[in-house]
Amino acid sequence: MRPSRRQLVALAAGLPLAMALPSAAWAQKKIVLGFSQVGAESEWRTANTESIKSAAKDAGIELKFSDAQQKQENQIKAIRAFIAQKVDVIAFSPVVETGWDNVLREAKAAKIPVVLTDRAVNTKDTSLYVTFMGSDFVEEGRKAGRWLVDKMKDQKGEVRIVELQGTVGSAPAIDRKKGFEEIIKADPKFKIVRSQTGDFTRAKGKEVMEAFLKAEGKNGINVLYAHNDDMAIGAIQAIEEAGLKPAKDITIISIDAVKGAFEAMMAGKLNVSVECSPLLGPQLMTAVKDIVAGKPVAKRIVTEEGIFPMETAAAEFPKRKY
Ligand code: GYE
Repeated sequence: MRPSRRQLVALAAGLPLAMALPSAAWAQKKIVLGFSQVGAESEWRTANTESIKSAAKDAGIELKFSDAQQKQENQIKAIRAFIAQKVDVIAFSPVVETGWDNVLREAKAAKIPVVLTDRAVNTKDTSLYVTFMGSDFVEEGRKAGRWLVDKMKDQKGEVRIVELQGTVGSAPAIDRKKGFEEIIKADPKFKIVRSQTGDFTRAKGKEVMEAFLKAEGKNGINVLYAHNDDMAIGAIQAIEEAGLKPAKDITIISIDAVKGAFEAMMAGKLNVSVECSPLLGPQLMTAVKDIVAGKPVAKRIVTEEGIFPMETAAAEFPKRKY
C-alpha cells in the first residue's frame, strides 16, 4: 500500500511512525483549542464569549474554555493547564499587556502555538505568539476624539472632560486614552479634569462618576468619555441621580456599540458610541484550523468598525448582532 500524503509529510517532519496516522484517522481527530477569557465584565465580553463558543461548535473544534474573572494569575494558571493537557492551540485575551513572557515561553517550549484575541501583549519577543486578532484601540480613541472636536467646534470656553478608563494596564484602556488625547490636544480648550478606572463595569462606572460629580460640582463637567458602554451606562444613572440630564447637560461618548448603548442612545441619554466588534469567534476558528494545517497566518488581523452617533441609533438598532 502506498503511504498517504499525510504520512509522508509526518515522516518528512521527523515525526515517529505512530504519529503518521492513516488519513481517515487523522481527519477524525478533533482539534482541541484551549481558550482563556478575561471574564464577564461587560456586555461586550458576554457577546465575545458567545461568539467563540458558537464558532467552535460550528467549526467542529473542541473548546476548553476558562474564565479568569479579570485576574492575570487565573489566566496564567489556565494557560499552564492547557499546556499540561497538550491542547493543539492556545488562544487568550490577555487582561493586561505585560507579564506574559514566562508562560508564553513555556507554551513555545511545548510547541503549542498561541493566538492572541481582542487584546495585545507587550513583549519584545513576537515569536511567542502566531497572530493577534482584534480591534485597533488607538484608532477607536481617535474616532471618539474626532467626534468630540467636531461637536464642540463652535464652543468658545473651556471643555471640561472626565474620563472613565478601562482596566488598569489593559491594552484597550491604554490605547483608547492615547488615541483620544492625541486628537483633543490640538485645541487647548479641551481639558481632561479627572480620569480614573471604572474597570469596564457598570457598577464601577456609576461609583466613579458619582465621585467625579461630587468633586467637580454639577456645573463642572461638560463631557464624559468612557472607555466602554457599560461604564457609560452606569455613569448615566449617577448623572440622573444627581439631577442632571445625560447627553444634554453632559455630552457622553463611549466605545463598543453594544445593544445597551443603542438603547441608551434611542432614549436620548448617550450621544455616541464608537464600534468595537466582539464577534471574533469565526476568524479565530479559521486561524486555528490554518495553524494546525501548517498554513501561513497573518501576524496581525484588524477588525473593521464604525461609529454610531445617537441620530443613527434607531435605524441601526435592528441590524445589530451584539
Ligand atoms: O471594550 C470592554 C471589555 O477588550 C475590547 O473589554 C475589549 C474591552 C471592551 O470589557 O467592554
